[in-house]
Amino acid sequence: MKRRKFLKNSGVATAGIVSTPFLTSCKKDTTKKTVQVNDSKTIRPIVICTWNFLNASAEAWEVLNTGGSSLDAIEQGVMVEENDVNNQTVGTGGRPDRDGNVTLDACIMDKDGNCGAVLAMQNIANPISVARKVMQDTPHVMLAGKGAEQFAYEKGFEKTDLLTEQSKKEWLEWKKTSEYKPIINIENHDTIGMLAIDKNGDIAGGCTTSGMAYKMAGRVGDSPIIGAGLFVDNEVGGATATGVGEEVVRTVGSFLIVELMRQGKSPQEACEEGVKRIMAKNKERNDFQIGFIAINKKGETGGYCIQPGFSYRTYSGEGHVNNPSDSFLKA
Ligand code: SD4
Repeated sequence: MKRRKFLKNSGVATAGIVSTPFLTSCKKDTTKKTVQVNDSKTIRPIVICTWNFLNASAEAWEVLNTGGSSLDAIEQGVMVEENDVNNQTVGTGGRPDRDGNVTLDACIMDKDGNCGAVLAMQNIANPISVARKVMQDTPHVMLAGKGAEQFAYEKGFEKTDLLTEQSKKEWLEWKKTSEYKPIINIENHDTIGMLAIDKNGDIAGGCTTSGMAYKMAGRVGDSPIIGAGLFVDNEVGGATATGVGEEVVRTVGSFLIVELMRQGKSPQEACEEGVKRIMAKNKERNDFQIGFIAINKKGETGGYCIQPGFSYRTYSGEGHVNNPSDSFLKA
C-alpha cells in the first residue's frame, strides 16, 4: 500500500435530530421516521475490523478522514485484504474447498438497511464490490454461485484465477489425508469483518471470506449471511463475526449483538453475551474459535471471542490500535 499521510480527524458533524428512512426490509422503503442520532459532539468517525488488519483499517480510515462515506470506507478497506495474496482466508490466495476451487462469500450493509451479498462465487477477486452492486443494482439481496459470477462479468469484473501456488500446494498436501479438522485460530481464520462510522454518524459494515479451508463444495458459512456474519442498524450500531460460521449462523450472532445493544448493552457486553449463547449450546466443545466485534452509535467498540488469540483493530482520530480480545476460554 502507498504511504499515506493520515490527517487529524476533523470530527465535523451534522444535526442532532434528523429525518432518516426507517426500514423494515433490506430494500427501499419510503416510510419516513424521525429518529434521534448522534449530535455533533458525539460523532466519532471510526473503523473497527476483525483481526490485526492495519492496512485495511488504514485504507478505510483514509476514506472516512477525507470525508467519504462509511459504505465507501468499508468497500475500500476490506478490498485490501481481498487483494492480499498472503491472506489465505479472503479473496485471491484464499484456501480452496476440498475440490480445489476457491469460492468466495461477502456481504455489505449500508446506513439505510440496504444490503447485498454474494455466496460461493468463483473467479472474481473482489466479492465485496460485487455484493455492493447486488445491493445497488438488483432487486435482490443475495446472488450465489454461477449467477453471482455471471452478474459480476456483466458489471465489468474480470475473470481472475484465485488459487495461488501456495494455497494449491497446501491443498494438495491436505488431500493426502483429506481430514476436515479446521485449525482453531488465526491460522485458519482471518476473515475480515469491518464496521465504520462516518462524519455524518452513519454506520455501514462488510464481511468477506473464502470460508473454511477445504470445506465441502457449495458450503457457505456466516460471512455473507445478513444477521449472522454481519448486521448494521444505523439507529443502534453494528456487529460482525469471524470463526466457524456454522455456529454463528445457529445463533444469528451479529443480529443478536445489535439487538442486545438496542436493549442497552455496551458493544463489549453484547459481544460477550453473543459468545456465551454459542457456548451454552456447545458445552462440551472447546475446539473452535469465533470472534465478534461491535460498535454502537456513539463509536464505542467491543470484541469478544471463544479462544485466546483473537484481536481486532480500531482506527480513529485518536489513532490506531490492535486490541487483544478477552476470551471465554482461558489459555
Ligand atoms: C466461515 N466465518 O466461512 C467464516 C470463516 C472465517 O476466518 O471467519 N474465517 O465460516
